[in-house]
Amino acid sequence: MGTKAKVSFWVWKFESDSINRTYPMQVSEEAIVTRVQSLVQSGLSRVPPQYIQPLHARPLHHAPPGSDSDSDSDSDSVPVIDLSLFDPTARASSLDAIARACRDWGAFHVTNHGVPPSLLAAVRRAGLQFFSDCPLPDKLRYACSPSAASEGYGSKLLATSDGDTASHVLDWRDYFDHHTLPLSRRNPNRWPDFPSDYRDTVATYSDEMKLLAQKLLALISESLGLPPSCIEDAVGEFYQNITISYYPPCPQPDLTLGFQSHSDIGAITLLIQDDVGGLQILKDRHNWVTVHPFSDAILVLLADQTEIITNGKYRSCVHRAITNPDRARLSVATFHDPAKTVKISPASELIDESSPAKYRDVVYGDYVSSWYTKGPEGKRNIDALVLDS
Ligand SMILES: O=C(O)CCC(=O)C(=O)O
Repeated sequence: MGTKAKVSFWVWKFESDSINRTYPMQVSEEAIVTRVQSLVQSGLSRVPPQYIQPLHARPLHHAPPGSDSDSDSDSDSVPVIDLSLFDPTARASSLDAIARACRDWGAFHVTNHGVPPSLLAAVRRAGLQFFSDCPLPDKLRYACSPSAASEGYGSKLLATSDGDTASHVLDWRDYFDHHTLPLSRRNPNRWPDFPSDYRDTVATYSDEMKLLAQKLLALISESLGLPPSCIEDAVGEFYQNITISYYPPCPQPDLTLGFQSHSDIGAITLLIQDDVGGLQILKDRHNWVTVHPFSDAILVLLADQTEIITNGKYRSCVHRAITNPDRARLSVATFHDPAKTVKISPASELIDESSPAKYRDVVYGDYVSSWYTKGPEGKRNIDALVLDS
């Protein structure tokens, strides 16, 4: 992508002050991106200006997420769908519950999903051990390159002078992105070897998430009266990435976001978090609702391609992560996307004279490029495909 020199221009100071001084070592140019964790370890009490959100994007912190006084009423809680209820007797009402959740939230928790709780715990534990116990120079062995969506250990980049990336404010977040499916993209040698079960755990988790994503897309299709395979057929072979996000404690949570407001670009995201809390979903376009940690449940987030395929009957979910002054937080998001060459369009079964197509067809690779050049801000990328009615 040819941005390395420019990237180091924008991120100069803290790397040279904190990482290089603390860890005199040869780091590749790819590694010259400030890791938020290293900033925090350097003991700062105020966040650097490039992490300060514009006023309109700042979270309103009434209380730390997860504390007793952080009160969202139950009526404002993400719906919970018990997948064991999809037996023949309760199937119709369960599909109704999925339809309501997809229409009203674009998100829901699933319980009794068939993924062993021990595997959920293992992937959280492996991620946490990598971020919290592995020294920075070891983590930097896995540094991802500054190009879009590359695999490895990273943090967000600032915009470059020629607009290669569109971010003007940094997230308070470090991450490890794994390319997991199709199998031709999966190379566990590029993943951490600490703790010792890390690679096996992520690989097993990837396989389980794929099965669950297939099951969920089938139910979501059926909830619209479509054949069970409709959405999966439209998406084609899953391109799956697993991103473990690590949000260090932040000295000024009112000014920052762990992850800016966005909807996911692919088809469906499956997310688990730890007990700290900080994920928020935008409800009814203006109301940020905290998604309280729900042990052993998996959060389902509809993404933009599902909104297009369902012709807007179901909307993708806008979400963000806020930061916490006292505790680091970890989440694991598993994204299921089309191949870049796949053309996505509204399902023909959902289009007729009274319900015309609401979105232009788009080649997924073009959608991804637009996301990375314009930036994810809210729903701006999918809104650009909406046809005039
Ligand atoms: O950490 C979270 O809860 C949100 C992560 C997220 O939005 C993402 O990875 O797309």
